[in-house]
Amino acid sequence: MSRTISLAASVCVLALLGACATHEVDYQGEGEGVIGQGLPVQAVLETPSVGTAGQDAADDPAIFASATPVTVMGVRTPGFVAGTDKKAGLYIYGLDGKVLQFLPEGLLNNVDLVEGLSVAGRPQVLLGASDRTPGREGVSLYLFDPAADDAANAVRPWGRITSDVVEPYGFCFARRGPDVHAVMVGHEGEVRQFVVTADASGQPASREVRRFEIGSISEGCAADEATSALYLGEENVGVWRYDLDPSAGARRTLIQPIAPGRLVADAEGLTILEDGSARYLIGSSQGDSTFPVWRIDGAQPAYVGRFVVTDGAVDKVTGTDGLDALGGPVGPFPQGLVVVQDDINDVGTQNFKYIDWRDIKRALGL
Ligand SMILES: [Ca+2]
Ligand SMILES: [Ca+2]
Ligand SMILES: [Ca+2]
Repeated sequence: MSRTISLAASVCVLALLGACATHEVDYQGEGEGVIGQGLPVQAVLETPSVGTAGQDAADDPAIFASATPVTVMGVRTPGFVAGTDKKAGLYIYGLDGKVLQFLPEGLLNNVDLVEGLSVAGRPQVLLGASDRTPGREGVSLYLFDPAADDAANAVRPWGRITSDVVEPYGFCFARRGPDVHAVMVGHEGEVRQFVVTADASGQPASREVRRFEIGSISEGCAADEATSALYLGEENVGVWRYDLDPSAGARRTLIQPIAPGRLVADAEGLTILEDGSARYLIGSSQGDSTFPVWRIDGAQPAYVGRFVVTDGAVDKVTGTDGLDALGGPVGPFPQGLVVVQDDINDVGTQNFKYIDWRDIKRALGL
């Protein structure tokens, strides 16, 4: 398993990690999956390969954590990771990476979740996934009851949001005060923003509150309620910031154009991590397998560095599509967890890698 590491990186390996925070690594793996410049971290564990073999299948994760353990299919767990196999459906993984549940729901592409929606008087975790299954194009919705502890408790289908978009692609939830917003991004950059509610009988209801066009193929989506920002990735253009307020229409700012050493096409997944008073936007620079990070709690997003996921206890990460991050205690991850899709798993088909947020903070000197 030969690889080349630059002199700077070799010095870094010999020194204490903390002293290396300003030295980027020019890391190259063998064959496919060359990684560009970034500060090195390693994943601590990985999920099994997704069930669809030989295809681009694993796509996008979403993380849930609970202060008190929840029950999924009879297993008590401090949280879970939902991950799509875009050719087959939705996996629910434990925070140890093991499969807890699989929902054979078809062509689900991006997944996200939001807490606190009350359905029939019970607070639920709401999951949503962009659905490209012919005949049900839109957003498929799922519920999880965090307070139920019977052995059959699990993520369960709830209904769907239908739309006129031919190929639903990106997806994220957003909170705006008491309201839950769902933002769907079509393959050609068509954005549809909905407010999702539960009606008196406990069934889902949605109404479209905004629509606009990004301009070309787009996918990544992440919302920051505190700054009323909606970040959207246009794959060959860069990362846009829109206002989360539907009345803002299509007004936008390009916070990061495609640029060598920063963001290399395709610009893929976007996610936000809250760490105390700081909030970070993390992107996937798929073209050079790096992860740029911006601090976004100020007036303008401020770029703070890039990391790469190199070989360690599990294999390196390349070509990431979707990713998700959650700050604060996430089971065995005391300050937060970042989960990324890996395009080339060393053994088997594509999967998801788990990274301890503390390792990223240390690498970036945050
Ligand atoms: Ca996601
Ligand atoms: Ca890999
Ligand atoms: Ca592996």
